[in-house]
Amino acid sequence: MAFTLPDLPYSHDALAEGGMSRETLEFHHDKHHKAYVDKLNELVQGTEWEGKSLEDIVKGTYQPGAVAQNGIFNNASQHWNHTQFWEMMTPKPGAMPSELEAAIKDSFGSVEDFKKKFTEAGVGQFGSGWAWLVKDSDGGLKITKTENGVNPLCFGQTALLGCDVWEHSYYIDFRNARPKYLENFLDRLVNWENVASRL
Ligand code: MN3
Repeated sequence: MAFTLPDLPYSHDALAEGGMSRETLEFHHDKHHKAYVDKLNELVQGTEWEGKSLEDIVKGTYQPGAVAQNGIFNNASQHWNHTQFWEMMTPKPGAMPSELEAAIKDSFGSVEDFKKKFTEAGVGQFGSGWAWLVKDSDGGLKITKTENGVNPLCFGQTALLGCDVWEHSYYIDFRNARPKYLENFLDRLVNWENVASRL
């Protein structure tokens, strides 16, 4: 069965108050994410990956250490990444659930220190990529950054939170100010209930 573009879990206007405009979501979801889905469907046709799950394709086509990943991986991983990303945001960010807050304090000292390190990871990713909060295979929480479409699935980690730091994610609303975009994401857009549910 072909992959399909999931609907946003909120309206295109819903995150505007939190700093992510309708225009950004129209480009980012309706055009960029859709292009990954369409390209993935085109590329897997007639290959061993046709009919496989998205997770299996991401893990099976990742090439550790490669300078550039292959097209099937790039489009599959970006489809997976964006599907998670939309769910990790909400128009009504609530308080951080206590279980998540405790795990974050345990690993990073304080919520503020966690936010600072997550922002540094996103700012420090040279070129396109993602910043992540992951649960590692040993159960500990870590902050990582990945290039292009590479994601925690490639390393056997669980993605708790991811932030897209490709320019298409922030240029309309924040121009070149990637640090501001990341701080705004953490302070006004993250769905902490969703993050906690991934623990
Ligand atoms: Mn993107």
